[in-house]
Amino acid sequence: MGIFSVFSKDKSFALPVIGSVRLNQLGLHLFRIRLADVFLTLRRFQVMGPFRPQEYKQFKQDGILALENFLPDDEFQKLLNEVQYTITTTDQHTPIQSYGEEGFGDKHKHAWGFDRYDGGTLNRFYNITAEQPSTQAFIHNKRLKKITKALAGSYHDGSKYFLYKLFHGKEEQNADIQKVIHRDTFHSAIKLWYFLEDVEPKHGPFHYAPGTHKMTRERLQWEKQRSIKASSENKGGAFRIEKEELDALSEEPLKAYPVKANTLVIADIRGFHCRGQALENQARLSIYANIRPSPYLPALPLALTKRIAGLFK
Ligand SMILES: O=C(O)CCC(=O)C(=O)O
Ligand SMILES: [Fe+2]
Repeated sequence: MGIFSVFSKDKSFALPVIGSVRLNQLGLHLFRIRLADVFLTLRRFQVMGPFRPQEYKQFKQDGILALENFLPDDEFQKLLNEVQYTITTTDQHTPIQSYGEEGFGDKHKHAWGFDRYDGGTLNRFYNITAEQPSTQAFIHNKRLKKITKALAGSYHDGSKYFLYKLFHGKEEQNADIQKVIHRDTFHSAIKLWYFLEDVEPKHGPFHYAPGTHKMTRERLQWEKQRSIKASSENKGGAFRIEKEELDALSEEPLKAYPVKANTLVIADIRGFHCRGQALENQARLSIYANIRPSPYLPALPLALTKRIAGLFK
């Protein structure tokens, strides 16, 4: 029912209630944003009490962190060897196909994970299994867990993580929608990429406009206008933005994050971001997670989250 979706992570303005022009003129979208922020504060307090990891202050200010030399060299090298072995054997078994899909593609499931296309760009996600001890050690790394728990305000386990190879296609023939500046969600949520190989400009680094996760008065005004427009056009809720419009809204410009191998990038994807333009056939290799807790629930213990998820299977 439409009214329940107001208190869910649903974001499409093609849906009833959430997509009502009248209600959004009256401020429904802004109400959802503000209420989600109240819940985030509550959840962070629930999982961390009054304590925050040292990285928190900068994240709160910028909405993004790039933590270099995340693992000691020897651990990093071991992990890299293990990941390369996993993906090489998988790719030999299921070679990367060069078909692309328009826009945001469907999941193509395999025993080892799944492929998904953004236009001509392939996102290949490989499951992390018990046969990958160094990767397991990474996703259970104490510092990583502490940071993600505090930033997302949620309890989560390793099931959110994948090995992730991104493979750029032919942009002119089939454009990648993630290369257009956008924000994913109206509520805070995090995505992280622990890069295992250097990311240079030709690899299409992650781009982010620092500070744009914050709901300033101008941003809220923009959100309101866009919610009304999207409702009248029955559009989706991952808003795109023109560069000029972003420059007017943001104190800091959109910035590229080319990084060295062994760097952990974590971003609040309510802030404006995109994937950089890249050369064809270039790849990025990372361990990735998309941690998007339900915006209007307290932090639920893992056992309960799993039980609820089981009910909907
Ligand atoms: O791959 C990237 O650099 C960012 C893509 C993106 O927009 C996203 O994952 O939300
Ligand atoms: Fe995105």
